[in-house]
Amino acid sequence: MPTHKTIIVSNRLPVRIEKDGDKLTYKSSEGGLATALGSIYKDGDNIWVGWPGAAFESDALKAEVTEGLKKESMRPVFLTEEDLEKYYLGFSNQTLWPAFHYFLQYIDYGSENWDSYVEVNQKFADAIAQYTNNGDTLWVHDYQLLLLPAMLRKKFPDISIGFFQHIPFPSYEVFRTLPRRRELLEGMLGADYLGFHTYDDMRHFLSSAHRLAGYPYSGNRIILENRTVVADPLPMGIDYEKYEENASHPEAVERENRYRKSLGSQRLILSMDRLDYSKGIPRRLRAFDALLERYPEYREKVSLLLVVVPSRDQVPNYQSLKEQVDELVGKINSKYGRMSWVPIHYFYRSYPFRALGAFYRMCDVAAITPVRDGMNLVAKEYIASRKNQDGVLILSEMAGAAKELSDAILVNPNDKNQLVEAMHRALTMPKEEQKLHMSIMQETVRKYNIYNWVKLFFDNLKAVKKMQTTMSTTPLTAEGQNELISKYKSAARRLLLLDYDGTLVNFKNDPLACAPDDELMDIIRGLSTHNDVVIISGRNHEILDEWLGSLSVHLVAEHGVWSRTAGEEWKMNSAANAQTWHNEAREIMDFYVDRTPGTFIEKKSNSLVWHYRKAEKGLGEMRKSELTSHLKHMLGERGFQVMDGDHVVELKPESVNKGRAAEKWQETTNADFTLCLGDDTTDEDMFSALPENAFTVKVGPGSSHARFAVENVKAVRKLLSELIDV
Ligand code: GDG
Repeated sequence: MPTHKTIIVSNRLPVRIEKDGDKLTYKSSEGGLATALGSIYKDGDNIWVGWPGAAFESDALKAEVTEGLKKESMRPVFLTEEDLEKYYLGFSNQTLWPAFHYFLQYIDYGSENWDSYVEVNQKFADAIAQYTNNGDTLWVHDYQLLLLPAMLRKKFPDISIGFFQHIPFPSYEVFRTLPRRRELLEGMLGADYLGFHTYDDMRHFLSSAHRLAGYPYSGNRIILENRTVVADPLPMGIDYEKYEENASHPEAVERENRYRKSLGSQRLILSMDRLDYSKGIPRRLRAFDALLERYPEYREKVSLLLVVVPSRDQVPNYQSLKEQVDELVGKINSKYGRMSWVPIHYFYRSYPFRALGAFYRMCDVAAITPVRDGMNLVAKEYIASRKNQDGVLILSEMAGAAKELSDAILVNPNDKNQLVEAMHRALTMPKEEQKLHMSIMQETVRKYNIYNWVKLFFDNLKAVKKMQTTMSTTPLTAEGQNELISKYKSAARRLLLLDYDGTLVNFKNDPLACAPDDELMDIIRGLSTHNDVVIISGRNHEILDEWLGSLSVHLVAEHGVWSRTAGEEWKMNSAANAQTWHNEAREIMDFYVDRTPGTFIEKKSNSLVWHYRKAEKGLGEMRKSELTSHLKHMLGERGFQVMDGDHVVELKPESVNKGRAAEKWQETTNADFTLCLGDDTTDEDMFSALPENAFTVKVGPGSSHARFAVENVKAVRKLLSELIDV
């Protein structure tokens, strides 16, 4: 039997393949993710699947690379030059990247790269399928692979799939501008668990899934037809100790000494990012210029250490950004520079890991002011590297990291004046105050480290899978139906609990147009001769009486407020004495009706219902949450139940619901065979309340507490007709 494995998937494998003469060498990446997942993908049969970092053309070379990577627990997905141009530089980095970072002016809305994006995601899916067995766990990373979860779901319907988005998820208003928005969402929703850096990213995703793909959600659960998916904020951390140690490593110290010799003794502000317009480098430079202008005392005393790591330099926007940065640096250096002092030490290259330790040690201030950033790990690395607890972090509010690091000097990167004053404040902050803030931030970064993040991700994915199984139903197959019929035959007393709308009859626009047809009347009549049949509905008792009163069946109306034993009078449930609470509740609901166009209140004899189907999408949901918590707060302790139905919020005394009613009929009849059919959330109360051996059947798609599911009203009628024949 194969053991279950974990497969990590990302666009790029965490490896650098270099040519050493004729031989290829494989150097592991030191990136945070690779380090944290090292203990996972290198364990047992686990693997990491991704692009190996260069376009290997010949089959011989591909075979060699595949063999070499195998020893590193990696499996390659080979991409052609064309794939890289269209899928990677094209759709990923000229459509998704600017859109997700709110750079609308840079979004390429053209369709020419879309096919390639689909094809490459499919290449990944096909490659992964070769290594995957049912029972494995897949973890897909980032925006280059948004379609992959659904492609994998198609191949492996029951497998555990997690997804993590490393960049922001934009507001619905921005996301909806993308022509392929629906496909992208459906792709992501192939996963069971989706992680984002911040609560806002998660919220934006939920709102897009709801508004653009029509999926309802409750809390952070998205209800798909046959699965429930969870979206969650899970901010990524760093390997704290690794950075802490790196900063005091002898090589980092030696590098600091060496750099200092050429830089001189001025104080340093660190600026370190990949070359990217989202990182706000030109704004930062302009602010530094203004700092030297406004506070001349910093001239010759303070320099900016500007490290820009080359990135995506084939994309035109990145090329012009590079020119802009070059120009600004030249301008500032020529404006203030002296023989003995260079205002900006500018390096356009990447450095070895030990050099980062030296940079983090050397700089009194780190100015991390992206215009938009998913998280920003440099901010956390700087904190972990400050062993003496001095140093000041200036951090953009627009970086995900700002949500955790409120002890930094937080700035709006678009406010130049604020940036200048932040730099001034950082340079003049007393050591004691630096320590105070730094120690608090260190505690946070140490605690929520990357190992913790990885563990939580897998734990959460597992919990979602478990939740899905408790909410999953199996279709009522021929085999299940045979079992049902044989139990039905041998039972001494049989109870049939049947919901009405959506179960025995289809929904119609006019609720009064759902009167029972002849076929249904025959079925109910046929069943009621040998069984206790209870029609249990949310409708008022007058209409049930009119439609079904002539039959020899028990009736339950308004979810249990009214009931009628066959052949007797209607009775009101004694727990449901209405009038005393109506006025109070009505006042609260009126308040929400006044503020939410399209909503109204329906008064039933023992419940009040607020309808919001016609309210603006999103606004209705928001008011629903407000109203629900308002009602719970005001009336919850007095034994009322606030029920969240399909575009309705219903308030009623707690002791009244279909579950209680079903329980009561189960007790009264003491039946040894129970069949319960229902289609919506109020029927879930019945499914949960009945004994385990009851045949609970959900009608239509969606997760449920019922044991079985049938497709629709037609299937219900067929099943019931067969029972009559028995
Ligand atoms: C994406 C999201 C999110 C930098 N220069 C050198 C070097 N680095 C390392 C840093 C840091 C990493 O690169 C950069 O990470 P960031 O988080 O700052 O930014 P992105 O590359 O844009 O990453 C971002 C991240 O994913 C994780 O989810 O935080 O928001 O955009 O670790 O130390 N490393 C070496 N030499 C350098 O010159 N060796």
